[in-house]
Amino acid sequence: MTRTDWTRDEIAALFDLPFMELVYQAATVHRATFAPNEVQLSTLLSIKTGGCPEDCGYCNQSVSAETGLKATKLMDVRAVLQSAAQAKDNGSSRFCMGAAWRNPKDRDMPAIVEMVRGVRGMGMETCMTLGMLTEKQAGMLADAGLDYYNHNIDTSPERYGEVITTRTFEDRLETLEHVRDAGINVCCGGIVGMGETRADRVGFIHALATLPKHPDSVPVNALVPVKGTVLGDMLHDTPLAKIDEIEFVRTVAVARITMPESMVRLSAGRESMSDETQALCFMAGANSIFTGDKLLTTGNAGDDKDAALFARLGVRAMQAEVKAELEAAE
Ligand code: SAM
Ligand code: DTB
Ligand code: SF4
Repeated sequence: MTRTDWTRDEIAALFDLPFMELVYQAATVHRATFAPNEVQLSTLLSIKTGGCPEDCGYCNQSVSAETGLKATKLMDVRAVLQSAAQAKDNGSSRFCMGAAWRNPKDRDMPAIVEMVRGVRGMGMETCMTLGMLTEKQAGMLADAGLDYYNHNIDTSPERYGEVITTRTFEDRLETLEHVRDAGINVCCGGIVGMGETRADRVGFIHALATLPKHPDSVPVNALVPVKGTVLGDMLHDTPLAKIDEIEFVRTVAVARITMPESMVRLSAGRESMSDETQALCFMAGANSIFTGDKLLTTGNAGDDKDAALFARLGVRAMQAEVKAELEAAE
């Protein structure tokens, strides 16, 4: 049974370890559950871009951001399935569909359900991130066969209100409960490099590692600073606020140690990360990435660069069945 009773002091003590000791401990925990040279590949698609009524300070899809991003309507199901087929051809095992919504409207649900059924029918794992869900909507997604729902807590509970004012940390927890209760795997993580303190990073990992059940997957994003967003502008104006890459690796390592059976995803921000930093993240227990040259709206490393990185490191793409076998063995 994994621990969900971590204290903030214990987590702070992990962050304080000498770097080599921390990475060694994380790598040891990683190897106890996972093949150390396998990384799972997920591909993102923005199925509804921009015009979001929420005011998340990091996001270029918010109506409050002045980024000139063009808002679109929900994509049609056929185009989504075409894009999933391409991702599958490129070796991805999970297709993650994201919408810039505060929450889905009931009238959107039939198309969403069709997308889940269609992508599943192609033999890929499905993930959606659509904002807040009611109990009923979570049930509809579960019935459609949705494998994962991504809903991030993003930062520490005490910092949350400085980053987002249009919803609360508790709202986030409530949707996570609906998703869990519906039997959908939870994907929940956040962003580092938003000018937060070490104590906020401790609080962020603590909140994840003390959920009633650890998220099945934990995306750790490095802020992609987009001009015209509150936090992107802050980073352009005060570059010193940019997170130290060693501190980023520490955050990955502490996530791995405290949530030993979760997939830890090295998520946004890889485009501007060196091969060496990414290698340290894999050493520290990250075992999943987003593939392709685009995340939702911003750039990603791209398949050629990733293939070269994997070859350099001797890393293989994890097959969907491998993860399924690991789950069955638990
Ligand atoms: N609207 C939905 C929501 O917020 O739950 C789903 C889409 S939203 C873009 C998904 C996640 O992407 C956010 O919770 C945040 O962690 C991450 N994200 C958004 N913009 C980012 C950025 N500029 N840099 C890093 N991560 C970002
Ligand atoms: C997550 O934690 N990271 C992904 C996914 N969940 C949906 C999104 C990152 C988005 C980065 C900004 C963009 O490309 O729009
Ligand atoms: Fe909207 Fe999600 Fe962006 Fe927040 S992170 S503004 S909820 S799309």
